Order: sequence, then C-alpha cells, then structure tokens
Amino acid sequence: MNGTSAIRETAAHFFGDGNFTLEENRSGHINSTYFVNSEGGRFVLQRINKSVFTRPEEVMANIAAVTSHIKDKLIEEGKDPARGVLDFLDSDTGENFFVDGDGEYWRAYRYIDGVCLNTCDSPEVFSRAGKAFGRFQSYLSDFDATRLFETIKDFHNTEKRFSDLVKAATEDKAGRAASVRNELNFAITRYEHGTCSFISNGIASGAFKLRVTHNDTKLNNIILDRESGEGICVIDLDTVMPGSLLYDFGDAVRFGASSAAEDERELAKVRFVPEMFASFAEGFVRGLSGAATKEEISAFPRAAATITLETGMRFLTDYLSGDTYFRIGYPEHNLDRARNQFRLVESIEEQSDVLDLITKRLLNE
Ligand code: GN1
Ligand code: MG
Repeated sequence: MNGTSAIRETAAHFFGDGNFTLEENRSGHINSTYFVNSEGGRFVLQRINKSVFTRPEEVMANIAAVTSHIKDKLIEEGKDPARGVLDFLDSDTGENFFVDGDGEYWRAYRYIDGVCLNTCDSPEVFSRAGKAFGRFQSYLSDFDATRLFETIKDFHNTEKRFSDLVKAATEDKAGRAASVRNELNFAITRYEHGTCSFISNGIASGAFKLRVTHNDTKLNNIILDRESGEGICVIDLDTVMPGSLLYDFGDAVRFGASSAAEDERELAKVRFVPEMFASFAEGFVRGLSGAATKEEISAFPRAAATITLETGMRFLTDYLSGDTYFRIGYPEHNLDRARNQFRLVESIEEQSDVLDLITKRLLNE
C-alpha cells in the first residue's frame, strides 16, 4: 500500500473523511513522513519502518509514557505543552497508532511550527540546541527507566557495531568489500585504540551513569523557534531508551559541529569545528542543570570520536549489506556518508588537545 489513495485511506483513520491534503517529507533516513493539512490544523503522519523497529507497539508505548511525563513537567514549569512536547493522536481504534491492511504501523502528531536545521554555523543556535537536549534529559531524570522497552537492542553499543561491520565485510553480500579496504582498516585501527569500547567501559565501571537518553540527537531532531532560535521541542522519540548522556552529546556534535553535511562528498570541506563543540557543550551542561558529572564532561571529546566512528561504521555496514537500513538517494550514498564520518573522526583526533582544553574550561566555570 504505497499509493497516495492508500495513504489517504490510512490518514482518514486519524483525521476522518473530511478535507485534507498530504505532502511527503523525505528528510529522515528511516520512517516515511507526510504532512497533513486539515481543517483541524497541520499534522505529521508517519509510517514506522518495521524492519528497523520490529515491535512498533513498544515504540509507541515508550513514546506515550515519555511524552506524558514531559508534558507534566512543562505544565509544572508554566510552559505550553502544545509547543514543548509532541502530541500523538489516537486513531479510530483508540490506540496511538493504526495498523493498515498490509500490517504497516502508522502514527500521527500535531505539527509544531518552527525550523529544523540540517546544518548550522551559528554557535549561539547550536548552544540553544544543546540546552534543549540537556533539558530533555533532565525532564526524564526522574523517569523510571525500567518502564521503557529497548526499541533497538545495542543501539549505541559501539563494539557491537564494529563486530557487525566485520561480519558484513566477511559475508560481503553486495560484493563490495574489496572496494572498501581502506575504510575497513580505518575502523579496525580505531577499534584497536579503544575508541569503540570507550563509552561502554565507562558505563560498566560506573564512571558514566545510566540515564534515560534520546539517542538520536541530530540537530534536525529539534524544532527551533523561528524568531528567537530557542529550542522548542525535541522530536523523533523512537529511540528514547536507557543510555549514557555521552551518546546524546556525541551524536549531536558529530552532526552539528561538522563544517559540512553528513553526506558531503568533498572531504576537504569536512572538519570538526571546536567552537561549535564548545557551544553545544556549554548549552548541554546548562540544560542538564548540574546533572553532568566531571567524568562525563571530561569525556566529551572522546565520546564525540566514538559516536562519529560508530555512525560511520553503521553507514559502511549498510553499504556492505546492500543498503537495507538507511534510505539512500544514489548507489554510493552510504559509502560517501561513511567516508565523511571517518574524515570527521580524524578531525576530532587531530584537535583533541583543543577539545580537552574546552572541557577543562567548562569544568572550571
Ligand atoms: C537515523 O531517523 P533519523 O534520520 O533521524 C538513525 C540514527 C543515525 C542517523 C544518521 C533509528 O536517524 O541513528 O544517527 O540516521 N536512526 C535510527 O543520519 O537508526
Ligand atoms: Mg530518527
């Protein structure tokens, strides 16, 4: 069921048979997203990618629990929940999702006006994004993590991501392994230097606390106010699970502190920008209202390298497996993304002294 009329039929389970228009939005890598304009306002309709999220009911149960918790916090603070947290609609079945005749899961939420950025060169804006992601975690700091389903097992287990890459190269399903020897060696060298185990070792030793984290903190997963640039609402809650705040920090800076888009092919344009790292770190720590520990803050630079490496390895794994996970725009897209992320890892490594100095300054403030 992919045609527009089938999607309209699905949409009617949320919006009734009245007048509405549908527009496709192709920015995410995983779910399929449409905007719905109806008499009742603008909404977002999404089909959940079932090969990525194998138990969509659990994703939606997590989302219901987390959004209602945040909503209560916003009300306590005198803020407007209609702008600060996603509001999912019930379908005519009474659940916050609808299953179509093909067994596909759909959901809808009220559109929140604002901007989502794919790149950012303003340290002020990035600092505000940091504050909003920090605040998101702080709202969930008293949320009982055992209530959450693990929607994707080992999502930020970087060592597992490395072994998945090695497995994909060995299986070589798409016959591409021989052409990516340099990229594979890049990942192996970092693995040997402990980049993959850095965060998981810290969690195991107790140095890094287990918290409820967002786990997909790309800059475009936050809605910013059109005028003030303040972070209004954190979106894409599919991967909210127990984790380390370093996952959220690392993922946010690998995306937003890069001088180029995630799939820029001209690698000379790809550089990790310390000023942007500093701004995000400052905003994030502020948003966390004192919850980040000294160990965690000192780990920011290495966490940035770990999560950037992890994302690059995921793109490369998908390239080797025949592009089954991330949506691609052209055949070599995942390879270009992987090369881009690996270049960014190098840039982080080259600037580790500067990045360490920034975190030291942050700790002394
Ligand atoms: C995916 O859904 P989207 O596009 O925000 C992915 C993230 C990756 C990101 C890379 C569930 O995020 O983990 O970091 O692509 N989400 C999932 O751009 O795998
Ligand atoms: Mg996502």
